[in-house]
Amino acid sequence: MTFLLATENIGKLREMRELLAPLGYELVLPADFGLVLDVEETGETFEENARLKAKIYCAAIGIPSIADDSGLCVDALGGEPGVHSKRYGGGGLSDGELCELLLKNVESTEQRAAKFVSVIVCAFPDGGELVATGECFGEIARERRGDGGFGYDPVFYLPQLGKTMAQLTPEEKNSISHRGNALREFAAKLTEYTTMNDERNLK
Ligand code: ITT
Repeated sequence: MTFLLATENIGKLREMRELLAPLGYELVLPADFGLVLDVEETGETFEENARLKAKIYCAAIGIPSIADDSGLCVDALGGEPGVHSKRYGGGGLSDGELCELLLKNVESTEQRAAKFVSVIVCAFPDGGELVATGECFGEIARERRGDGGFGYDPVFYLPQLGKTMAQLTPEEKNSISHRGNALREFAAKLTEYTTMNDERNLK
């Protein structure tokens, strides 16, 4: 079976590939079809937005399409930026600027708890779907540290490791991250789904 990785975010793409490639399915990208879709993320939840992206790509290309919607939820900011993580500050900010804006917005509080959330939706051409969710808990650091990963990784501090997410190797990040957790749940559901389909086709 071939799956489309329905994302325009290079960082996400790398992580999705690393975790899904070992499953042995063929993975293709929107660019392989010359497709650039600017999906308007109008949903109020990660799941709604992931479903929106997966369905639009699936309809455009006609093969099962896997989308991730994700973000950083900060307790002191009432869960923001959440589904607005990419567009925090009005949109158009670089990853470095997004990190600085976040640090500024929590500089006066000692409440540093935060979590990353990822929801993966795979939309199938027959209208079926699989949904998986992953979280990763940590704290907002006092300053940016590390240059791995992407997005808010330099300001997401993991007290149990004494490092920010951006100071981890790609393998270390995948082993504990929200996206890693969601993709592991997704992989288990996909195996079950494809086994059930194979059995149905044999009958
Ligand atoms: P696609 O919709 O094309 O997949 P996007 O970057 O627009 O790419 P989202 O709308 O899901 O994706 O925005 C998620 C944002 O949340 C992302 O741009 C980062 O700023 C942040 N984010 C998500 N996962 C992250 C991670 O693993 N590390 C750091 N920041 C992350």
